[in-house]
Amino acid sequence: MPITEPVTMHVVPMSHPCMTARAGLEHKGIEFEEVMLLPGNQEGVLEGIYGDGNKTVPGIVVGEEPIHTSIGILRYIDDEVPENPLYPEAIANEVQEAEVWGDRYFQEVARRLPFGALHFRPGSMGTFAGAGELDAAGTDFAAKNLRGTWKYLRLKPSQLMEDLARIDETIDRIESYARDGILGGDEPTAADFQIASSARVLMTIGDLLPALDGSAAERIAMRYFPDYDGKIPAGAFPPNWISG
Ligand SMILES: N[C@@H](CCC(=O)N[C@@H](CS)C(=O)NCC(=O)O)C(=O)O
Repeated sequence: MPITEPVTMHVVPMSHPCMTARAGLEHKGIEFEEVMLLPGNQEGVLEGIYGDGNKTVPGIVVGEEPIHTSIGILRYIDDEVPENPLYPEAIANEVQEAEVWGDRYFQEVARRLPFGALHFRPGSMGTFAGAGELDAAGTDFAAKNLRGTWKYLRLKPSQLMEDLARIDETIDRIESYARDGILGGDEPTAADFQIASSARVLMTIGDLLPALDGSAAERIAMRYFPDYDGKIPAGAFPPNWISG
């Protein structure tokens, strides 16, 4: 059954959960309008629409009905438009489990590590806006902005070291989802969209490319999200952070 009411999605630039929700809506053939918000300047607006405590994007409004979070959106559209199922019946539980892992763990890793790497290479921040490496004044601005982001996300070197130490295990987990047919098949599942967007963001970090090379994570990232700006050259993280 098609959705007949107008659909509006709230997003911020470069956001991987927004990429997930967008891919789901497009896969289901649902037309929607995007409202681009500024990162970090959205609390009042989003809580006003999605309810107390709901300060993140993505969210969609269908007619008058607000639906919040990438998982909430994928599950809602799958209920409303059952064609091209994102949770095929035979593997629905497994897809949901992988999707939740993707949301709770992998999405956070993909939020922390790029800002972690940019701390060491602030000039590369320009590449995320398609502008190339920044000049000296731009790098000063980026460094200041990154200090604010580290504070906002409560980033700590020890957490980044742990994320990096677990990166092989993390990529292996995605490999096993692919082996079990939960993602990486002919038709995308919710787990594909949830995990591929985070993998694509991690591909901007040169230090992680060897670990991702030839993996199912890399394949689904490039398949569903071929275009994503950002390039932090290898050598950003201290070598001992990467070797664990
Ligand atoms: N797990 C949630 C989280 C989404 C999330 O944290 N989005 C970020 C952008 S990538 C955001 O809105 N951050 C703004 C904030 O935390 O104030 C989802 O997938 O919808």
